[in-house]
Amino acid sequence: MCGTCGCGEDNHVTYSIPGETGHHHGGGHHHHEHHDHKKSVSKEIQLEIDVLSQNNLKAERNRGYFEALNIWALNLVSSPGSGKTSLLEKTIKEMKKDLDFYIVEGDQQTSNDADRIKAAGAPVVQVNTGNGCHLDAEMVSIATKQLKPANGSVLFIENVGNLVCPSMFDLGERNRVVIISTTEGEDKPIKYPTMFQTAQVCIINKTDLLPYVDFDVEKAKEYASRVNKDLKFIEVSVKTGEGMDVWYNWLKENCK
Ligand SMILES: Nc1nc2c(ncn2[C@@H]2O[C@H](COP(=O)(O)OP(=O)(O)O)[C@@H](O)[C@H]2O)c(=O)[nH]1
Ligand SMILES: [Mg+2]
Repeated sequence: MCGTCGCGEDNHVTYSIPGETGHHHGGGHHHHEHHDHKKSVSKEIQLEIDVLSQNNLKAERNRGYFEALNIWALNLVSSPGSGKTSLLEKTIKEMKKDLDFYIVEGDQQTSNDADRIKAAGAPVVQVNTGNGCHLDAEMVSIATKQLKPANGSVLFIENVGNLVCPSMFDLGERNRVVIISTTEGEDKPIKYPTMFQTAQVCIINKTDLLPYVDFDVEKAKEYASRVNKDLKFIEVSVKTGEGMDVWYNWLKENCK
């Protein structure tokens, strides 16, 4: 469970591959602490530290596995609906001739996103987190074992749409990419700073909607730079394709 917001009580995580029947339950030792509503604040803090330090250990194991197989793992984080799956679909279609993509899809329910990714032409495992609001390193480890990414491939992990908890859970990724869309308001980076502090790249999506929404791109960048001065910005419209070449060039330059 997430020691920060209390999600995941009596949780039931499932793993599925589109087109294959039956759910996998991942070996059954996903960790659940007993939730006591009367516990003291200090116990809550201790639980949070325990959950996060256990996750960090598993994340380091994932990182070692990815490094050994020369797999580039990227963790895509954002609020729901900013365009993570759309970005992946287009990237797979337009870049699969250059890069070997594998995808882990995280959502609370449904395999809708995995179906979209499969149709776009990449191997995918869907993780349904139940009432969990983020992926953790163990889920990624179990999903990756099912996915079996090839040596030298690119592993995209689409996290559960949420700007808070995913920022605290290292999955063993090499890069974290945060996506913000022009319908969300430019102050998100200062309202949810951890997500922007822990990412290396910030994609600003849905630039095609800029004429219709009150979103100041320069202000959004300024806010995000305030919390992370090294953050790289890529402005795109996944819908029209504008700016996608910058994203593809970044992928090509950093995949080695
Ligand atoms: N106008 C516009 N809509 C987009 C763009 N990218 C994604 N969308 C739409 O935004 C919605 C959510 O996209 P999705 O990829 O499912 O977001 P996710 O929840 O972050 O995976 C869908 O209706 C997409 O068609 C874009 O660049 N422009
Ligand atoms: Mg999605």
